[in-house]
Amino acid sequence: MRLRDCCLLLGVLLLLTHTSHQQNNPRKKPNAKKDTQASAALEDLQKQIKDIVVELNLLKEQQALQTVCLRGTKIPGKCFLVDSVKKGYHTASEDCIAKGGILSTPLSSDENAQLYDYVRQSIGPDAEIWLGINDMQTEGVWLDQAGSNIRYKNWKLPQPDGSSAENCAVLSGASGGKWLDEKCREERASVCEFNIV
Ligand SMILES: [Ca+2]
Repeated sequence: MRLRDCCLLLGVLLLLTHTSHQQNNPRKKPNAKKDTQASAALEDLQKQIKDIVVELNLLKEQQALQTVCLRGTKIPGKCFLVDSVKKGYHTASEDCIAKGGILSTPLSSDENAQLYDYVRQSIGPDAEIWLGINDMQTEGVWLDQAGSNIRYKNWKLPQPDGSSAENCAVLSGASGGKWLDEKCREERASVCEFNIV
């Protein structure tokens, strides 16, 4: 259902509910059976309105995602949107979450290559961006933003080599899209990723 159609239907249903409500309060008291029927109809309408509001919110979300994808770039299953302002890892991560996404986390060499291409085109060939990957909790155990062990890795060996001083991962343009570990308080650009259906 299109957003406009959805709003129109919502308006009609609100009108119907209002009319139905008026019919429920006539001067002459209706009999109990009619009253029950009207009440059931009203409940049904209220349920429909509730469903439409849920659908409307989903559509709004989809529209916001489309905007993100149009401004950024789309790959299968996700969209990337660059933020070229350099900031610390935590701020960059919080900013992505505030937009409804997370710091970009490539799950395959294909995704990594597409992210690297996007970074090169949007910021520059030598840019570094934070990835949604860190080993803050346990040294050497690299986790994604959901706290799961990462399965795909693309370290520029012998990195990660910063031990407990460097717990945040960046994708390095100068290293051809390979990853380095860096101090989380360093300031880097970032790319947020948004899951799409
Ligand atoms: Ca570390």
